[in-house]
Amino acid sequence: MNEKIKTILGDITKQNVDAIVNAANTSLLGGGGVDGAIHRAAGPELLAECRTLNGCRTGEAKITKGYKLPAKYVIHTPGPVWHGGSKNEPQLLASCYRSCLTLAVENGCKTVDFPSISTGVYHFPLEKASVIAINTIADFLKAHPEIEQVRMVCFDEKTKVHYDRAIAALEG
Ligand code: AR6
Repeated sequence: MNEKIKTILGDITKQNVDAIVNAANTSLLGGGGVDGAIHRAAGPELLAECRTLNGCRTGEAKITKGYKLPAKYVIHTPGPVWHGGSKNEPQLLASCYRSCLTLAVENGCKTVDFPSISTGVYHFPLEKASVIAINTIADFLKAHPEIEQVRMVCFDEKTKVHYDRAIAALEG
């Protein structure tokens, strides 16, 4: 099961997979970080579709087409802002990963790439976020063998080290 979960170092906007995930905000109308990069690469039609969605709650997800991206779909999820850990942040982060994968299955996606949700501007500690992400993905895949591959697309080496460690802990 766990051979389906991988990490790569790279830019998620360049990945040719069924769906990429966007670490969005609740407006779904764009922002900085990976959200800005996805909107720039997809083109203005993505924002036009996002405007029809009426936003999204933290921990939930909504799907759009990928437009100019190589990926067929974008799954947008607002991660939790880190407030110290007592505001349900771990449960909300796990819910992001589950919600995205549920939408992926519903839309026939077999390959899904995630960015490191909430660990940028939202300041979720990477060590905690990586363990939550990998454990949640692994649990989901046990119940959904139709998903063939899930990758964490890490934008820097430090992020990749943490997700690799969380995957190794699963297997050990
Ligand atoms: N490909 C892959 N990962 C990337 C890319 C990229 N092209 N660009 C950045 N990252 P962040 P958050 C990494 O801040 O913490 C936005 O303004 C980045 O290095 O993008 O969930 C939204 O609109 C980090 O590891 O997302 C929200 O307001 C990870 O993506 C807010 O930021 C997430 O960093 C969401 O904050």
